Amino acid sequence: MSLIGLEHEWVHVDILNQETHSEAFKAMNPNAKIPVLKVSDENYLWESNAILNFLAEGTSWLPDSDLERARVLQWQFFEQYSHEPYIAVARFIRKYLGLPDDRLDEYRSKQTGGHKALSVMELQLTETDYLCGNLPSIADISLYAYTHVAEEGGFSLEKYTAINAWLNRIEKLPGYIAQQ
Ligand SMILES: N[C@@H](CCC(=O)N[C@@H](CS)C(=O)NCC(=O)O)C(=O)O
Repeated sequence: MSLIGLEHEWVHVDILNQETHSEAFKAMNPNAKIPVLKVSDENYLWESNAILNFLAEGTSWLPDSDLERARVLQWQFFEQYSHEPYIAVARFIRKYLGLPDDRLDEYRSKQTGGHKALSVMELQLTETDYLCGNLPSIADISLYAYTHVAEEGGFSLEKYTAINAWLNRIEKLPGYIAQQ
């Protein structure tokens, strides 16, 4: 939202404290997960990529042509199925749960899939500055999210030269704000 200059209020929800499971929260998202966008008193939108598509409509972050829009979705579906389930989950187990013994096998099982996802991104980013070409799109936002903190999930980014250059490029965009 800051990248497109959209005023908003950020409301922190503590998932470790089960705040997503309150009745008030579930009235906004019955799936009991963040993020949720309050569009109006009657309208709440959940699922990060749906929120991004809604917010980016009419901006340069979501291209006009059918093929380019489908290309954005291609990367967003990839994020949900091939990236997040490995990198975000490994990070959660390590950073937030402190790598408990009973989740160690699960944590380790995430490494191969996470590196496969990073390799797919690396391949694209050696060809183009951003995932959908030479302009940034919401596909980059979707994948920046957990890629820039992948090391917290035990995924070294050292060998991914093109990913590192892409992360730097995104962090230099006007309106970018670092994680708080
Ligand atoms: N597919 C969803 C995933 C949302 C998600 O998994 N959110 C996590 C935090 S990143 C959450 O709210 N977890 C709390 C819980 O499941 O209790 C999206 O992209 O928005």
